[in-house]
Amino acid sequence: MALDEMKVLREKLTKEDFSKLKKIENHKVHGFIAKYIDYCAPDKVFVCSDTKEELEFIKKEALAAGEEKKLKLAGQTIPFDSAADQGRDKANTKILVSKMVDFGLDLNACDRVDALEEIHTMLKGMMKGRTLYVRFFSLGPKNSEFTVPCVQLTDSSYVCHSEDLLYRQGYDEFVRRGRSGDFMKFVHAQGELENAVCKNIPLRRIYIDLEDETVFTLNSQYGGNTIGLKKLALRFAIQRSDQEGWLAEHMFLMAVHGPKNRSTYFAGAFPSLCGKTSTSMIKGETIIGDDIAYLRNFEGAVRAANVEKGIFGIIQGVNSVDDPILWKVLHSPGDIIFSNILVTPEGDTFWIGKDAPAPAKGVNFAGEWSPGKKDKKDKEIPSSHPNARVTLELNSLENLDPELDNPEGVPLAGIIYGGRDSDTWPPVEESFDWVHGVITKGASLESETTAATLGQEGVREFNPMANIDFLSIPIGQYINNHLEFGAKLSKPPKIFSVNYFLRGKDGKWLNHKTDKAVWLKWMELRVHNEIDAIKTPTGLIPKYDDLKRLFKDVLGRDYTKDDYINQFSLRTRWYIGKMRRIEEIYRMIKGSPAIISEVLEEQTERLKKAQKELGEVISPEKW
Ligand code: SPV
Ligand code: MN
Repeated sequence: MALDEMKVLREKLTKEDFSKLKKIENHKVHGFIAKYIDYCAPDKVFVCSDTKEELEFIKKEALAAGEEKKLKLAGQTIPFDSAADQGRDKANTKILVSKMVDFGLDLNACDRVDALEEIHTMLKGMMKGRTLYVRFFSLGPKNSEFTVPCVQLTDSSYVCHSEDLLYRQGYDEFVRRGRSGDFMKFVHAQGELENAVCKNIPLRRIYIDLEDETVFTLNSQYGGNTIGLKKLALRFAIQRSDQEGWLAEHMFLMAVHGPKNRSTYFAGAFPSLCGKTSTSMIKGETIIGDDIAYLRNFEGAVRAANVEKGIFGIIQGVNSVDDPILWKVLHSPGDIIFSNILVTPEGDTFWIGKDAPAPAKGVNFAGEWSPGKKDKKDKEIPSSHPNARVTLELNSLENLDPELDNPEGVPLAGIIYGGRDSDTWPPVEESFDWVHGVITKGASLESETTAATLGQEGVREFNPMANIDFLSIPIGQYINNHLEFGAKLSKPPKIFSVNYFLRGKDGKWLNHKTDKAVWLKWMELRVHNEIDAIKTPTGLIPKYDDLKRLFKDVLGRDYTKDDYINQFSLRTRWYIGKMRRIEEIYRMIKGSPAIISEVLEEQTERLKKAQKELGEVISPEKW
């Protein structure tokens, strides 16, 4: 029997909340909410229309329910996730499809009908004893071409609180849109809890229904699995962008400031834990976003917008010297969520890489902690989890760019691809053109794995555009969309690669953490054709004299010729090895555009020729 939606809503909602929903004229909204109230059977439902009082109420609920605890500084809180729930669960994140699609590589798809049945069986009565929060948000600036309206249903006040910091509240946008339009939908149920963390981790499910743009997250709390609007919505955005001719990317967005303080906008795609957030927040420049950007063609030029308005950033390694702006915010009162860090008995915060004395004891994701404590496998437990995060609003940062909410986004001048690569890519390199950049940089991105997802660390993985975890369309088609997007531009952005993780023969890092400030300035000048470059078989690299000057100007450091030669020598043997790996991957991917192999092959040939003529490791002074 069809569900009497209005009856469910009238019965379960207070009069006031019912009238909030009635103001939204889109019946699909009512139907979706009623359906999951009926399934999940929460004790209470709270419809949020984004008033200040409501948002404060949700924060209070997070404390009252024990989902978050207060820290010493006013406004700062900490939630913990289960020790087994500290990263994105790739194995249990599945894309639901009706017909088996050949994605080119295994993207963990499964049969939609079976999966929906499984999820709906699990959801039955799953919110008994809880409050279901009904939330409206907008991905991207509101009332703009970038806007994507979303509804989040969750029984977690922590998820609501996080999304309030990370996304633009969207109740008014839904009211404004009236009857029209599709929206993305997210259903999250924590399931049974024990000591305030999820108990049934083996039943963790993150199911992404592409056909109905609905995500179901069950039995998890970690933000990357539960904050629907983040990486889960990215799958739908990729699907929409594929149909509509734009790009949805795992990219930061920032302005690099050139001569006379001009703002030149860059987007950068890096896999998790590879320096994406720290690049976007670098001192001297201004940030728009650190994680997800939508790119659109506005009359032949690319304009980009941050989907979010906050950051859910890795906290490991954040220190007073390299991250002065963030440091100050983290040590001031304010609405900040620290997840899975170490809390001292006084309510102070500590994490791996914090340049402060390590506390003698505290509480972390694994319980009571003191230095040297071991886990069941006799492995030492770090003070904080390597994937511990901090959630805050961008507007608490003094280096926020003024264009964050521009409904038309910002003009994009450059795109940067970076990964964790110990042996091949130079610290910075420009591609010859859009096609060469898309193929040999973005589509060839590899990275050594990190703690941001569950699983082994330090293994080299193929990660095109740093977006592989979030793809919802065949890989070949996704790359082709980039090529087609560029072909329609009158002046495509320049495409660069960076690598902060190159090591020397002795295994030591060849770069300092702060060097990226110089690469950014170099790229900015390249975009404006104000600096020369050296042509190599793989792209364009900086000249020593330019870097020497920039290192002095930007960092006040002397940059030696030796450093330059070590960092920018072409490692032909390793580079050819990389080309072979990537060529092989694309040979296996059904539906890869033929141009990928052609461009890769040409580059391999150039490398082989150089190797033959100039040797295995070629100094930049040889070109
Ligand atoms: C990442 O891992 O790339 C993140 C955090 O930005 S998560 O929400 O887990 O995706
Ligand atoms: Mn990310």
